[in-house]
Amino acid sequence: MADASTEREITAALVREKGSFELGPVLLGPPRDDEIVVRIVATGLCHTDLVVRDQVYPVPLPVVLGHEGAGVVEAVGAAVEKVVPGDHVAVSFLPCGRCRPCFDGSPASCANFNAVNFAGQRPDGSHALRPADGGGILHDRFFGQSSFATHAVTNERNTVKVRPDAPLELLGPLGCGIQTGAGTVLRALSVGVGSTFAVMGAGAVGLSAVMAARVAGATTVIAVDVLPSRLELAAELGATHTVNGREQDTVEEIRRITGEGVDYALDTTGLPPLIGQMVEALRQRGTAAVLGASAEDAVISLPANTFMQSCKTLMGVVEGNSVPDVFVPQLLDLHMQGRFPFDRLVTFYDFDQINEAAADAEAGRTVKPVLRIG
Ligand code: CXF
Ligand code: ZN
Repeated sequence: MADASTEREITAALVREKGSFELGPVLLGPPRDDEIVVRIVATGLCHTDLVVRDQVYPVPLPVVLGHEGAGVVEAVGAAVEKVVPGDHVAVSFLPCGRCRPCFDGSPASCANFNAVNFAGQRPDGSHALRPADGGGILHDRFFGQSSFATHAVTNERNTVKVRPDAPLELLGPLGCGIQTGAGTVLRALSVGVGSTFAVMGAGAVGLSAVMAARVAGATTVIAVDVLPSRLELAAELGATHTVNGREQDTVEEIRRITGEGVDYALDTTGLPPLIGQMVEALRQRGTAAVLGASAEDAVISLPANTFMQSCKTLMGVVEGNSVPDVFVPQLLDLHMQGRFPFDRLVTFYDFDQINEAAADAEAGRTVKPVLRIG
């Protein structure tokens, strides 16, 4: 095992210019007292990595992205008590730990989420990574991990210990996309037995929501997408009905299926017209959640009086309102019991196929790419 107490060379996927990843050597520094060095076994690729790669969501370049890492603890800082070297971990978003929502036990609603996860540096301006030639700045700390790399420095707050008998290379997406969909259903909306539920978008987040709705006992689960392959997969994973938004009128179809609209709905697309359709398709007193990243200037507008008199609720949800140390092991237990088959979403790629993985995800050829790294 390499000595993690001194700076050493690792391999990472860098975004030097917007639009593509490039594998190369970088220097990884030692962990601070509250940090952990994780040997990354595999990392999921999430839509958020791509919007940052393309600078739609700007993080300064050059940067190492990746925020669905899974691996083995290699070294821990002096104050770390949660894990020891050799433990298997999944890495999630990083809460600040000091704001009101964090104190209230809602770290996913952290008031400093963007400053902590998208700044490309630690709060004090320092970095765990440096360019291989030692000169200039390499932005890192993406979601407190930057896990498109053979090794990542994580923090005790975003590192989740997972059961050692689980297939580690599969687990990274639990830390973002999968907990986002499942958590919104099970934790934010609290979808219940016998309820009706619709999801706009059947990508990794939406399909995780479908599986979670089945776990929750919803008896009508409607998946809306424009890709027939995704609608077929949704039906296999528990959707009782599918709607092709390109060929059918979504609101009309949901009303036809349910009679009076759905109890619960969530939107993964971030597209205001679809969010409007989702709210319209709710029944009286229904509840909907928005959780997909939208364009910077996107605005949701609703017919105000109708919204008020229908007594509906529309909520914003980040990361499924998850407390990862609690929720990720719960989802994993469900998976190990065969009740949450999120492996059905995953296609594995080698680390050096990262650009191909991204292209396949964008074209809808894969649902959740996972890069095998070590
Ligand atoms: C993100 C989406 C944009 C807001 C923060 C959380 N989810 C993760 O990919
Ligand atoms: Zn993500």
